[in-house]
Amino acid sequence: MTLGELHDAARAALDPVHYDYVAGGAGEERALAANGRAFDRYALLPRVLRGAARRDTAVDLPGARRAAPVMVAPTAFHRLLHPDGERATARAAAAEGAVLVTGVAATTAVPAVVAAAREAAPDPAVWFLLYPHPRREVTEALVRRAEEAGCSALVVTADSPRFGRRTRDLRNGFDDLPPGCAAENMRDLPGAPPGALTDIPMHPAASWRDFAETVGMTSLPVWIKGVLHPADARLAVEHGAAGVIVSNHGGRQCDTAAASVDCLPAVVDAVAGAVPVVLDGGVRRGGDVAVALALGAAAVGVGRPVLWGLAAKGAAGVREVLRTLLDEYDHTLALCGGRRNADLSADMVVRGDAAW
Ligand code: HOC
Repeated sequence: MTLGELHDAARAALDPVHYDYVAGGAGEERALAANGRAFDRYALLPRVLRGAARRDTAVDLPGARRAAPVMVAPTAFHRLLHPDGERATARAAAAEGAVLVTGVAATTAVPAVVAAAREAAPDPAVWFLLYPHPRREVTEALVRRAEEAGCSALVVTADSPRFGRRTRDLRNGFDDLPPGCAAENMRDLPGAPPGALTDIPMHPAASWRDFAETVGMTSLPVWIKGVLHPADARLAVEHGAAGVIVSNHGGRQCDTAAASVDCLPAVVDAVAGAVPVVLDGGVRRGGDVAVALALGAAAVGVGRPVLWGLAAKGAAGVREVLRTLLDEYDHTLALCGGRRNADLSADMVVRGDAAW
């Protein structure tokens, strides 16, 4: 199935309220729409006759060795989509050599997620996503849970001082997770009831000091996610980030945020090679992966398409999504005369008002 067909199958299978939670964005969904439209304005200038018979697309990142250039971006509550939930996503990601970012919003506890990934590959890369929390001891407990489970990196979400104002969820009255579905990694932590979305504490006063404090809690690499402004990318490096994820949270937080890919070149310039940059938002084709890597991303994250694959077919659907994107990317790399990701460069990308 194509990614579009998997999306249709997921929509047909899901409770419409849960479908809306995943598909929707903040406000009038301008940032959500911008992510998809932005990629339509980029096109490649393939190089020719460079000898691209054998290709190696693996990437080395802090927390992942020889990983696929497409990772499973952090997304919430996989058991809303399929009874196998994060276990299925983990098995599929590991089987494809892709990083899986699980975390505080997972409906499966992190030890079980890592165990499922290890069923599919001996040394999978499972990362753990944190939101800044007003209580240091909660962050510390989550960091220990991730470390003890065998996660190889942490990711701190920086773009959510408040939960996004999601019009579809407000209209649908979606707040409580259904019975049997809870933020399992938050269980038993002080002040963190795992059941209702609006009860999940955000930390509106979070600052760079909180980020640096989290970096200081662990020897794992700590990525930062949700950076769009180049000045924040520089601050992230100064405060110990091991990598920067350029993301507008799938258009689910600030409705007027710029499209992630439009922010990528300035962030890549700002970090000046000090740390790797990953792009998430709007990647739907292998050609989008190629554009992002040519603009300086080390890898890309994919969110909603993975969830549509999960809802449609469980682990098999997630593998289908990853396989499709990785095959399309490999194909595009060959057609651009590339043998490795670094053979794609910014001079091979043109940006116009309407490339297509
Ligand atoms: C502690 C916060 O990022 C979304 C998710 C929500 C995560 C909630 C957990 O819906 O965009």
